[in-house]
Amino acid sequence: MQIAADDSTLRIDWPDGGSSTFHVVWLRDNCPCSECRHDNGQRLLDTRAIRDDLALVSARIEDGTVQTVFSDGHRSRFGADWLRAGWQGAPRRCRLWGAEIQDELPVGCYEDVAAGGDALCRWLAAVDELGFAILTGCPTEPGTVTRVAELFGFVRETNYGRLFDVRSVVNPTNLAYTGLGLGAHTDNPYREPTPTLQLLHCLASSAGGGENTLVDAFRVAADLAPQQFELLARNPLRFRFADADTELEAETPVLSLDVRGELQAVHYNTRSAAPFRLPEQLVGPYYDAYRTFGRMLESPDYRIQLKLEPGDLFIVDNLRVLHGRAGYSESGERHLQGCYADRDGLRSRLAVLRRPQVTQCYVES
Ligand code: NM2
Ligand code: OGA
Ligand code: ZN
Ligand code: ZN
Repeated sequence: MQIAADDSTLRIDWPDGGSSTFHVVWLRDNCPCSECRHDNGQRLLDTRAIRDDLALVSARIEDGTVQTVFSDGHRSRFGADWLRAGWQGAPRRCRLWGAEIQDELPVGCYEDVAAGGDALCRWLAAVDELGFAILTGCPTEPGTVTRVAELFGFVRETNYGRLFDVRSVVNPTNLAYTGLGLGAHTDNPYREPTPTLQLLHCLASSAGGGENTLVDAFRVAADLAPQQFELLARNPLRFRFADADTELEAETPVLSLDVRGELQAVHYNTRSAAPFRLPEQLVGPYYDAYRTFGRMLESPDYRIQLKLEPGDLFIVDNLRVLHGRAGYSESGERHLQGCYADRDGLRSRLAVLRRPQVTQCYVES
């Protein structure tokens, strides 16, 4: 390892060949000393307090640390490993899938997953990576769905309640509460922010039909022609839901991009899309793109099918994996319970479970 410094930059040539360059203000800003950072990891140093004319006075390597002195008199010590990689964090894994995943479904067993530890970690990792997972052998007691959400986070309460019963009722306020089939969709696109996770738990399924479908809409979007992708990404739609005491409306494109232009979220729900408001010349091309995407979402090449039995549950990333169901007959009973939860909470739980294990000590009594 070799270092070279001037007033404003530090350059490190790593033993394995690569090199990195650090700006003096960045180094000062990220000093890990106890004056600059609390024991709890939160920053004490306010970036605004760094002098505009700050310069690097000296830099040297000692015992795997890089020691720097700044013109404001401050001295810092950075772990070489941290400078090399640590501050970048591990990249998130996202594996796109199609119908082939039917042969290797991410399935957990309730008893194991509820015990926490490794089984919970693997189940949550599947949700993070694939955007869905299945849990079998859950109790068939009402309310179990929120207990599963509480294994990794908090229930997101909505106008539908803390949990909702999905079954056929008279005077349904939502088409989910009928025996009709539902094309692949994301839930609640009319909410801002849209719930990021949905869980559905089967309590009874003796009615004929009602099979569920899941589809990775990120995979489908990746296969769209670029012009159609652009149309769906650059033109917002409005989604709307109203009943006796609710009137929700949100504006979002079908394909939302992040600041780097990468696909970040999909909102698709034919039952709650409001009339399109588009520039006249885009109406035709937009409808073409919208219907192309919507038809691809139903293609057997992309989707998987599940027949939920009592005690089965699935969770989906509601901004990525769309769910649907076949219609079912009114004879026999079909009863699911659902709830929403937050994806950041799931990722937090997963990150904690993945922390390197410290040796456990047991005191013998
Ligand atoms: N339910 C099941 O988002 C939707 O309107 C789909 C949602 C009523 C909570 C159904
Ligand atoms: C829903 C839904 C699917 C089903 O409740 O949001 O899509 O299987 N239900 O009933
Ligand atoms: Zn410091
Ligand atoms: Zn739904």
